Amino acid sequence: MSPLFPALTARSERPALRFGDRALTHAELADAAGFLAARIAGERRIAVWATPTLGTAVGVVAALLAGVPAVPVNPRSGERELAHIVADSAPTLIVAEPDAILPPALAELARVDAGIAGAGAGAGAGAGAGAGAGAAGVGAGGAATEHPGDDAFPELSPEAPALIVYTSGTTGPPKGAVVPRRAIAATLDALEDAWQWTADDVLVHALPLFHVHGLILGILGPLRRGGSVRHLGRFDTEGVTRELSSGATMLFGVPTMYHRIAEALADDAALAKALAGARLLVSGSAALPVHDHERIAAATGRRVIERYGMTETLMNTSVRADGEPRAGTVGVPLGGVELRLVDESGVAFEAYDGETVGEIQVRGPNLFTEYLNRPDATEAAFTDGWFRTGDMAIRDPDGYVRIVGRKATDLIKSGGYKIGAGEIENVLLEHPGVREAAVTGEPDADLGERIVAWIVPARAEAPPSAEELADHVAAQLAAHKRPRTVRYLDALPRNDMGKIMKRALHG
Ligand code: MCA
Ligand code: AMP
Repeated sequence: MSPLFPALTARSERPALRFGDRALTHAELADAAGFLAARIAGERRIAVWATPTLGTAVGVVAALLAGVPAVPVNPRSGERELAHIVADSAPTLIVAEPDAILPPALAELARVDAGIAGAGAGAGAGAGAGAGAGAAGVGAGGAATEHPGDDAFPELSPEAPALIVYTSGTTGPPKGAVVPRRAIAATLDALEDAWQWTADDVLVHALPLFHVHGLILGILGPLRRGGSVRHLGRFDTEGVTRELSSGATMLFGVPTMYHRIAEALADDAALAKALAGARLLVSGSAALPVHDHERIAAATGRRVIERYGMTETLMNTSVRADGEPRAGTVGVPLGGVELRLVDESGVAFEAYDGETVGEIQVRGPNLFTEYLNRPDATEAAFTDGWFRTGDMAIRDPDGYVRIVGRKATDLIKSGGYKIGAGEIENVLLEHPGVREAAVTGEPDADLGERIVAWIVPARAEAPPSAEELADHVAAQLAAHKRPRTVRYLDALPRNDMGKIMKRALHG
């Protein structure tokens, strides 16, 4: 397969990555990642402690150069989630920033530093790109030696696993989606076409680097194009204003970020001006409410476009840069992606009538290979080679796809994160103060959906506090999976079979 990152091979002196005051050109990244790649070559599988920092990007690129599958790990993972990911993916070492404090679950693993000693402020800063801080010595213990480039490693099969990305299901622990090199190349090249994405684009975002959106689209996307990305570390509208006012051309975000932008626009003229000057504003990971679309359009004259993807499929559809932006839709299938709607009995239908609802199924080079160690789940996810997304949609007469819901009520999308109700219920039930627990998602203007825990306390006179339960879930699973609201009941509503009737639970 041709190299994933031609600009690294070509040793381009243009800016590639910038995180705060640390930056690398493509040539410097080729050196830094090449050096780290030589250190990890031959490993079976590695974990990357995915802080929103330069080292994470270098670590992942190094793994891709060396052909070693990488598992990006949420550095805010709680104990149980981390233990599951480590046991399931069995990495042989972990790449982390030198100053990262790793939890006990990772103490057994060999650790390789992703510190970029030479990363200077010069490279990504626009002007003077070529005058970066010179060869980047990776803090993997080695002095600067010959830095192998992209071409120093064996030719890799397009089907070789590149990344294993953990994603929640309705019940049970997260599953590791095995994403091959072919899928990364296919999705990024389809987006090149849909978005007219070039080496001149400068992307700004603040997405986490342990999911597809922030890592594959947000870091690997600009690198494949030979362009650059400036990561904000954490989201705020000041960072968006600053970067879009100083050369950045594109913004990627989840709806929660665009909602916060829409809120801020009312009295932030600088933000409005910065957004007005952007080439492309892209939202994804969940639906952006039409109200936020309209507020942003009214204040900036620019329309946010949506694309629709999934960890298992990477990107499926998008509103095209040269197409008509239409709020409430996710556009049309990307190049190479086959998309169909099927009715309840599994039969595909062709109605482009803007009203017949069906499940979205997709097929194409953008798809994952399998769930790691889960042949049962992999088999259940496909029907005749088509992947069942679980998303319900209609198609406008001209083919635009509108997502109207999802099949599983036990999957919650909060802040753009997919969260399984069952996983949270299991952890809540282990709290000594909890007798019964049910988890639902409720509409939330900021997060899209908010996690609500319905609790029957073990002792009605002394129920555990909402904060205690949130801390418990954050410590075991992840901070974004914590309940934002806790409601106390004497008993959960159950049907004759004893099954909890979640539809009867609403505030
Ligand atoms: C709060 N925190 C806690 C607790 N409460 N930590 C431990 N215990 C607690 N009880 C911490 C948090 O870790 C965080 O730390 C801070 O407090 C605030 O957390 P939170 O309130 O959860 O943040 P938020 O304001 O709600 O975050 C909104 C967000 C975030 C920034 C929009 O939801 C986000 O980054 N979403 C992106 C999700 C995403 O990328 N999804 C892509 C997957 P600190 O402040 O230090 O951070 S979907 C995908 O990839 C597919 C392919 C697709 O289509 O894109
Ligand atoms: P994840 O499993 O975390 O990769 O999330 C994938 C899911 O996010 C999809 O199955 C959709 O339900 C949802 N999603 C992603 N992009 C959009 C979008 N633009 N509009 C609505 N839902 C979306």
